[in-house]
Amino acid sequence: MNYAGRFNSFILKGQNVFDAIKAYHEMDGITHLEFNYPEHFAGYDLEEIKKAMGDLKVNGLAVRWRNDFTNGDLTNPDPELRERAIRYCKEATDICRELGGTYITLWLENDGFDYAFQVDYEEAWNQMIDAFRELADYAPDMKYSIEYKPFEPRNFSMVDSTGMTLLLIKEIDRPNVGCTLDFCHMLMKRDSPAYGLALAASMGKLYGLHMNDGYSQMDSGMIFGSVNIAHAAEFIYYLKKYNYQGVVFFDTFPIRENAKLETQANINSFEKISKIIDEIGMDRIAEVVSKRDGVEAQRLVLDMLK
Ligand SMILES: [Mn+2]
Repeated sequence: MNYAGRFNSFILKGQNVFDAIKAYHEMDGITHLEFNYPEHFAGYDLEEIKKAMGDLKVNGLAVRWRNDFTNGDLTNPDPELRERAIRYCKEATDICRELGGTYITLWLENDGFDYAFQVDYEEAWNQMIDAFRELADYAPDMKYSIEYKPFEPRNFSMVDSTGMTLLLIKEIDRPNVGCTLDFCHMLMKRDSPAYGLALAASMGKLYGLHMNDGYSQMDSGMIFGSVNIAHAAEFIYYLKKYNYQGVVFFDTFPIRENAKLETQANINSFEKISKIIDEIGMDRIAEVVSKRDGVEAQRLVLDMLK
C-alpha cells in the first residue's frame, strides 16, 4: 500500500518541511508526500524540496485558503477574492505537476453559512460547479478531489456529506473531478464510512483517503483503527474489493504524541487490519455480507480479533 503522512504534524511543533521529509525517509512504509499550498511552499526553494524528496513521490497538493477567505473560497461573495481562490488552485496545479503529482485536494473550508438568510443556496451551488469546471478544464491531465466536512469552521458546509459530494461531482460532469473521503468527517456526519467508499469507488470517483479515527462529535484526528475498529476493518475490506490503488494519507493530529511515532502507528494499524482481512479472506467476508445478518456480521468481527 502507498502511504503519506501529514506535514503539519511536524510543522505545528516547530519543525520544517525538510525535517518532516527526513522523518518520512526514516519511517517504514511512507511512499508519498502531500503538501499544502501555499503554506508548505512559502519560503522554500522548489528545487531544494525536489532534492530532499529522494525516492519519495508526490501524490498531490491540498489548497488552503486562509486569512482573507473567511466569507468563502469558491463561493466567496467578493468576485476578486473568488477569482483569487480559483487562482490558488491553478497555481497549486502547476506546482503539483512539476513535482510529479496528480491530485489537487479541495476541502472547501470556508464555503458554508452560519445564519438563516445568509446565503443564496442555488447561487452558491452553481458557483461551485462553475469553479470546478473551470479547474477541470484548466488541467485535464490532473485530478481534482473534493473533501467534504459536515461543519467547522462554518456551522453548515456547502458540501457536507458523501451524498452531497457525489451529487456535486455528477453535476460538475467532468472526468477528472472526484472525491477524497476523510474518515473523521464521515463520522461527524454520521455517514457510514464504508458505504460512502463503496458508492464513490463503484462510480470511479474515489481519488483519495484521509484516514484517522474519532468519536464523531469533533474532528478528533486520532490514530486509524483506535476507536472504530470494526468500521476501520470494513473500510479496508471495501478498499480491497474495489482494488483501490491510490495513496492512504493519514490526516491525524498528534498534538501530544510524538509525530514520527504517531505516523508510524497509523501505518502499523492499517497494515495490521489489512493483514487480518487477508487472513479471514475476501470470499468469507463477502459470504457473510451476502447474508445481511447482524449476528453473523458481529461473529465475523470477533473472528478478526482472534
Ligand atoms: Mn482531511
